[in-house]
Amino acid sequence: MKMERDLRQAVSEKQLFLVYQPIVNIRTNQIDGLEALVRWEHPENGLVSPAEFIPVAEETGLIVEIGEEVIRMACEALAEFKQESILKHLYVNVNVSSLQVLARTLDDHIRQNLLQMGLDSSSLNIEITESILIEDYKAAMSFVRELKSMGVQVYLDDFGTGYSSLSYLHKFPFDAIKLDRSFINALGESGQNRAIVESIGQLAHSLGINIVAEGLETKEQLEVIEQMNYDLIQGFYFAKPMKIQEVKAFVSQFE
Ligand code: G
Ligand code: G
Ligand code: MN
Ligand code: NA
Repeated sequence: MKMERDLRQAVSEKQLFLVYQPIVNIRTNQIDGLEALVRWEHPENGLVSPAEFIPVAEETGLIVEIGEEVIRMACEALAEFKQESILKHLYVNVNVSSLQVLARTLDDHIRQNLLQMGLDSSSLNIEITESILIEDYKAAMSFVRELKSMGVQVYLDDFGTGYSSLSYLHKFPFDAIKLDRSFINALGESGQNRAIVESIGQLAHSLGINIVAEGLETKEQLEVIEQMNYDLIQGFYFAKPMKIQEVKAFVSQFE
């Protein structure tokens, strides 16, 4: 399969890179961190979305190497941010898919990279989705516990889209929940949608978990969320994902 061969080459020839989207603290209006999102610059086809190549990477097992490369690049960025006073407080969130958790080697890789690059483990957050909690509860639990024991925070991503069971929320020691952007998208449609978004925020807080609103695109959405005691917000309203030099300039100028 051509995609598989190309993807193998992508890893060995460093065609993968990360873009970073700011995560804004709603109370201080400052950028607390960045979500890292992988991109593939294919030599002939140009930019390929992870929505296209992550599934292929999973089918072929290449996801393990790609995931390791993503962690390495994120840690490299963190080491770079540490050099500048305006950036040194930033954390970076990295997405991890279920097959990466099932491979059971990622936690070791994360530990090694943090150690090698002299990083504080609290500067790296890992985002996992609900699907892994359902596919393999035990593997998910041991992964999350391992990360937590090294001081890495764990976020539950795309909340509300999967077969979410609320029982997972108190069983797993999540640090934050990211409410899926479809809920933010639907905010203007009805009072019921607002009630759901607000209740999920309250639920998170009652469990001692932070709540992030994702996919915020308009001033109207921001004004609604601002009344709801959310902690963090992310979306095109503030910024799209950017390459590292661009995001460094963006954070330096943000107020
Ligand atoms: O950035 P974009 O919206 O194109 O991302 C599409 C999907 O790919 C999202 O679900 C996102 O979580 C996922 N994704 C982006 N970067 C990574 C990554 O480094 N690893 C994994 N496993 N998924 C990623
Ligand atoms: O699944 P996950 O939440 O990791 O996916 C993040 C994806 O969401 C990224 O691909 C990013 O480009 C996209 N994204 C971030 N902010 C917005 C937004 O405001 N609107 C839309 N439509 N997509 C967004
Ligand atoms: Mn994510
Ligand atoms: Na998400």
